[in-house]
Amino acid sequence: MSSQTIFYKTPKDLPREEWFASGHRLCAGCGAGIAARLIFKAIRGPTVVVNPTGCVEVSTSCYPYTAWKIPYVHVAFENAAAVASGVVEAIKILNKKRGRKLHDVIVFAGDGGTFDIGLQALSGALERGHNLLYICYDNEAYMNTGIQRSGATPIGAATTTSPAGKVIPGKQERKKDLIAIAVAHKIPYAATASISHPLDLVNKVRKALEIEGPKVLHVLAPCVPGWRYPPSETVRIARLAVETRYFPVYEVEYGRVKINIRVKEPKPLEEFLKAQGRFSHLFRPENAHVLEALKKAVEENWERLVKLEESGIAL
Ligand SMILES: Cc1ncc(C[n+]2csc(CCOP(=O)(O)OP(=O)(O)O)c2C)c(N)n1
Ligand code: SF4
Ligand SMILES: [Mg+2]
Repeated sequence: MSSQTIFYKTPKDLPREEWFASGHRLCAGCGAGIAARLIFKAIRGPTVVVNPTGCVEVSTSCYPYTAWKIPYVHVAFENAAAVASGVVEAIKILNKKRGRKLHDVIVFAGDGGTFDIGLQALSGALERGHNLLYICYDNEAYMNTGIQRSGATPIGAATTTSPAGKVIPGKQERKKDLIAIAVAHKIPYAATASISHPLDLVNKVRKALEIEGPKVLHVLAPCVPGWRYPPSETVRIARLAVETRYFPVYEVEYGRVKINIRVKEPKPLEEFLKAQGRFSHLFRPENAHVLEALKKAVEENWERLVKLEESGIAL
C-alpha cells in the first residue's frame, strides 16, 4: 500500500466509535464478527450496509434487536449486489435533490453468498459499474446452515457435504479465485485482507471507499465450529494462514497486482492445517496425496502472484 493511502498508522489512530455493537449472537471467537467490527470502524461518513443471509445476518439482526448502528438492509442470499446497486442509485438521486455528496454503500456477505449463490448479482453490479464496496467475509463454507462446502472451501477440508472418510478425503475441488473473477470485470480496486492484520484491513476498506466505482474486498474470517479449533485461536489461525502463504494478502489496483504482506520465509503449511480439526485426516498416510495437492495449490498461487507483480502487467 503506498504511503498516501495509509489512513491509520497505528491501532491508536482507529476511530473509537463502534458501528458494529457488542451483544450480538455470533459464536465466541467468530472471525466474521472481528471482521465486521474492524471494517465498520473504517467508514468515512453516512453508510448503508447490505447483508445477505448467513451467520452474520442471523446473529446480528434478530428483531427487535440489532447490532448495527448504521442503516442496515437484510437481503436474500442471492441478490446482495443487486440490492446494493439499487441503494447506490437511489442515494445518488436523493443526494442530487438535497445537494448532498457523501453516502457509501457496503455489502457484507459470506463466501456462500459471494462465491456461489450471489455471484451472478455481483458480476452484474461490477459490470454496470456502481459505486459500491463489496466485502466478502470468507469462512470457507456455508456455516450458518451447518458447515456445507462452498466454492471457497479449499481442497481437503472436511465439511458436512464433503466429509472425510472412506469414500472421499474431504473436499476434492480447488477453491475459486474470487479476486481473479472480480478483476476480470476491469474494476478499479480489488484486494484480500485478513483479520490477523487489522491495520492492513481497515486501511484497505478506507482506501476502497475513496475510489469511485465498484470495489471488492476478500477477507479471511476463521470459524470456530466450522474449522474446529478453540475460540481463543481465531486470530492466531488467521495469521498462520498469511504466514504460510495459504492466504496471500495483496491488492489489485487498475489491474496491477501488489503483494502487501511479503512472506519471504513461509512457515510450513502444516502449522496452519494442524491447528484445525477440518484438516486432521490429511495427516493420515492414505491422504498424503491430498496434503500434497493442497500444498501445490498454495505454492502455485503465491508464485503466480509474485510473477504478476514483477511483470507489472495490468490484468
Ligand atoms: C436461496 C437460498 N438458499 C439457501 C438458503 C439457506 N441458507 C441461509 S444462510 C446459508 C449459509 C450462508 O453461507 P455463507 O454465505 O458462507 O455465510 P456464513 O453462514 O458462512 O456466514 C444458507 C445455505 C437461503 N437462505 N437462501
Ligand atoms: S458458526 Fe462460525 S461464522 Fe457462524 S457465528 Fe459461529 S464462528 Fe461465526
Ligand atoms: Mg461462509
